[in-house]
Amino acid sequence: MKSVTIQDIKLHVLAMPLVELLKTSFGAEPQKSAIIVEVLSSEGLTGWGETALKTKPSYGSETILTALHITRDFLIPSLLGKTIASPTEVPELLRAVRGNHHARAGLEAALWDLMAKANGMRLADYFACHLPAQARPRDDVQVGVSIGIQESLDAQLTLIQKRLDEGYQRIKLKIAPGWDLELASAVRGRFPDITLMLDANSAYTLKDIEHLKQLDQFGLLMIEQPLAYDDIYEHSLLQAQLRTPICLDESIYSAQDWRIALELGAGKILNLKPTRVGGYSESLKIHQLCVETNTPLWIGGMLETGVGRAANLAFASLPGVTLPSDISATDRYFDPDIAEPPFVLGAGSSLKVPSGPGIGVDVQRDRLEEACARWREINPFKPLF
Ligand code: OSB
Ligand code: MG
Repeated sequence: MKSVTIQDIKLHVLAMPLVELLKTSFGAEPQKSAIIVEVLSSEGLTGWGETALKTKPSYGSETILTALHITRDFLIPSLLGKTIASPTEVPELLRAVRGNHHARAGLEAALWDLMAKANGMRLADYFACHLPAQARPRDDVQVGVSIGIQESLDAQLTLIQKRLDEGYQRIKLKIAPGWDLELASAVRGRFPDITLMLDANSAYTLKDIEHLKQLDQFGLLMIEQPLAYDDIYEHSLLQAQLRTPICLDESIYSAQDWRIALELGAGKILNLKPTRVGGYSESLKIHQLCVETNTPLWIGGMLETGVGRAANLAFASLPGVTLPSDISATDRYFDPDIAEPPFVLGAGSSLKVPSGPGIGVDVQRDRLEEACARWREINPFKPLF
């Protein structure tokens, strides 16, 4: 395997209009935001990664601006001039910085793309080289679609029908107190046989156990993150009372967290967002843990641009990812995206893993610059003091 020397790292902060907003129990942001990381090697190669974040600390504690500060002032200086033989060396190089997982993940992702390219490989194959048992990635990845809270049940049912017509075979709906049982009942009434799951984004507490137990009647694939964003223990008390499998999202930040959650019985399924756990190195450890414990795993999303989507799709092609992932087709999110070609939904609710080297999509510089100008327009510079 070839090594690379990190010569320069550039950050592009963007804002993009979304084709469809995603309203969750914590609200909706009107624009998609992200930091696109561009790493240049001394060998003349370029790698791209995405720091997928919101402008508000609503999903997790980081924001675009905290990630910019941490990346520019602490992470980049630890990497410049370093020669690495694998991106799995990055967490150790960044060890002096605690937390800030999304920020590290964006940087590490750019190095995964760069090093896959340096070795002339698709990112999916390069990931597979880091698995103990030379596992083969799949060429197509099963995906579903995540639909936000709508104005009315009618609007929700219409939107589900639209997604089913497009070919999505797994529907995830966002719920919140007051938008749950009636919703599930209406959806099941209209679509008795679809593969359906709900995502609460931490909207409930243990006081709601009796209420949540009523969801068991709807034959859900899973319920995602019903309780607090920083809780593991109380989820184990809820899971003991619930037939519906709990899937953890917000509260799992590492392989260690997931090991604890499994030991406690806090959940049966994991939504792995590589960005939330600090990158693909930690994601590979979690993938391994899921394979060893026979735990269902899927890859979640943060409304990524083509850059983050392509890398997540490559990861989702690994054999330990056993359930449909939240990686929908490009037209669900952007028109146009900053990368080409777009991802198009194929037969059996699947997306094709790109065949080119690295992430296998090309960043369109003009669109990237336009999206960065939009960020500056919406978020004028405000001195901190
Ligand atoms: O909870 O899974 C979530 C998007 C942003 C933040 C949190 C979540 C989501 C999604 C969208 O559900 C998944 C996607 O990228 O399509
Ligand atoms: Mg979620």
